[in-house]
Amino acid sequence: MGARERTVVILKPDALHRNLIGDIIRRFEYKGLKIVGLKMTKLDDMKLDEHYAHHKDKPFFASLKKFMKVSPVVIIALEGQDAIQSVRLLTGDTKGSDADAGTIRGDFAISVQNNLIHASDGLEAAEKELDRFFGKDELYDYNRIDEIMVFEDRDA
Ligand code: IDP
Ligand code: MG
Repeated sequence: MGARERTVVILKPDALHRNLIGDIIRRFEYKGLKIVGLKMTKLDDMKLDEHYAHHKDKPFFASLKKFMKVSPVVIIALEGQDAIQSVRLLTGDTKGSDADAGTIRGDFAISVQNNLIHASDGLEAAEKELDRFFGKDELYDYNRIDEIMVFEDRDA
């Protein structure tokens, strides 16, 4: 039994520079997750300080912020049953070299910092990140024709 959730994914600058955006988004589409928001934007210090507040005293904080500002990023809101956990599982461990094969980081990343994507790590984070990165008019409600096949009624 799972709840319908929304979660936030950021395709980091290395994903853009390595031409991996299509491959990464395709994995979420294959999983059955619905894209309910999507944009390209540049992250500024204010957003990054907020987003990575849990790392502000770490030695890598400055480097992480610099990396996240190398180019625009692509930010996606995904919706589905248990979307938060599903996306974290598809994402893999933080450090690319430790991440399981088959995950996005396991298949495409080797670095701990340059690990291609961000994914909300829980319900509270997802709600904060949806607010942080999307205006209300940038998130969409719509029915997809395959939903009847992706979910079984008893899943809900
Ligand atoms: P997560 O992205 O897997 O949730 P977090 O611990 O929330 O991992 O860290 C946020 C981001 O900070 C990571 O995705 C990575 O880009 C960066 N990061 C985390 N730990 C390190 C580190 O030890 N060195 C360099 N960068 C790190
Ligand atoms: Mg995190």
